[in-house]
Amino acid sequence: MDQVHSAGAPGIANADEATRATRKKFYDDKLTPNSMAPLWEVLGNVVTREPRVTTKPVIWHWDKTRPLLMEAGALLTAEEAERRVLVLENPAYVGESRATNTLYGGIQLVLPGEVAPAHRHTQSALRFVLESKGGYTAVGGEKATMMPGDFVITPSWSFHDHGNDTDGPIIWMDVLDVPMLTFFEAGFSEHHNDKTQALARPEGDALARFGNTMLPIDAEKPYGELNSPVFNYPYTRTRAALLATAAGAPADPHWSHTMKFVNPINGGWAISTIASWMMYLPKGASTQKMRSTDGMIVAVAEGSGTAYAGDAKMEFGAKDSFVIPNWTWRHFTAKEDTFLFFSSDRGVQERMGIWREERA
Ligand code: 1HN
Repeated sequence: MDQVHSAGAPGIANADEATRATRKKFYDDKLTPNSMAPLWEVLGNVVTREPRVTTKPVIWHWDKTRPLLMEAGALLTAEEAERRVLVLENPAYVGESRATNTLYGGIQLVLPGEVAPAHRHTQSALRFVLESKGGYTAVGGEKATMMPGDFVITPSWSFHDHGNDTDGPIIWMDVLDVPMLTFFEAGFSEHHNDKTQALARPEGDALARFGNTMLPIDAEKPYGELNSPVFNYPYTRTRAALLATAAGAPADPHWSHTMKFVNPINGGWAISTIASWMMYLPKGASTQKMRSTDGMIVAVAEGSGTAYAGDAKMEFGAKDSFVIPNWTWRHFTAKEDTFLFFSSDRGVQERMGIWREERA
């Protein structure tokens, strides 16, 4: 029996009016005052045959986002704002700072000469750079220059500050696990005593140490077992890897050419709570339909095309952002050579043993 649209257990649906009234009186008089409730009235809501998805597909076009961000830039400084970000708010979660059910997304601006002051929190973050002439983020005592397409992580509880010593704006997409930590009621944060953190190592140190197909001989885990010690993944490397793999083997029907950002310590995702990967879709290519239990925030690094999510059809161009909801059939077509950045809660679901996917 299909329970998807009934709140109660199937067995209780046929009770007559008098019986239902007697039961209701029992709930109201005896259960509610004792902080109890009848499971059989809500079972169909609690355990559904398939995911009941709230998250909606939505796209934010760069030609609208960028001018609004620049307008915000004229209204307040990065320091006043602490972080000057336009939240990518899913229309299903107005006022909740959520792009998907579990992930926060935003577009951040740091203007020339500005600093976004150092702080840390137990929420993990990633940056995917959309526009930059060379601004930076400092994480755990090291600076990383951020160029378009670069992927930078700030693992849980690592101090981070951003700065821009170039003559152009720097703009990136932030994805954080904020809704997850809110759910767990496990969030902590603090400000650094100084506006910017002291640097302990030269730029490029982490990448040399951990991002070069080698690891230090004695285990070093600056952000623990579950977070990558490589905190910046330059797009020059990402792009070259995708193109080289595409030259070496045919496209996967569902994934085209897709590679994940990896934690070299354990082969897992780069961030403990946020999975990230990139898809290269050559000009004219399309993928077959698939769906998975993780909802996704996507940023377009390069190219243009169409993203299909259920009944939604989203025409995207370079630097646009969009959401693919959980358990919704998705596929992509590319008008030009296209590079898409994805992030989701897949790693969390995998470690819980509940992640599923289906391929058409
Ligand atoms: C945060 O710390 C940053 O460090 C960006 O750039 C966005 C959204 C919610 C909570 C903390 C950042 C954030 C954030």
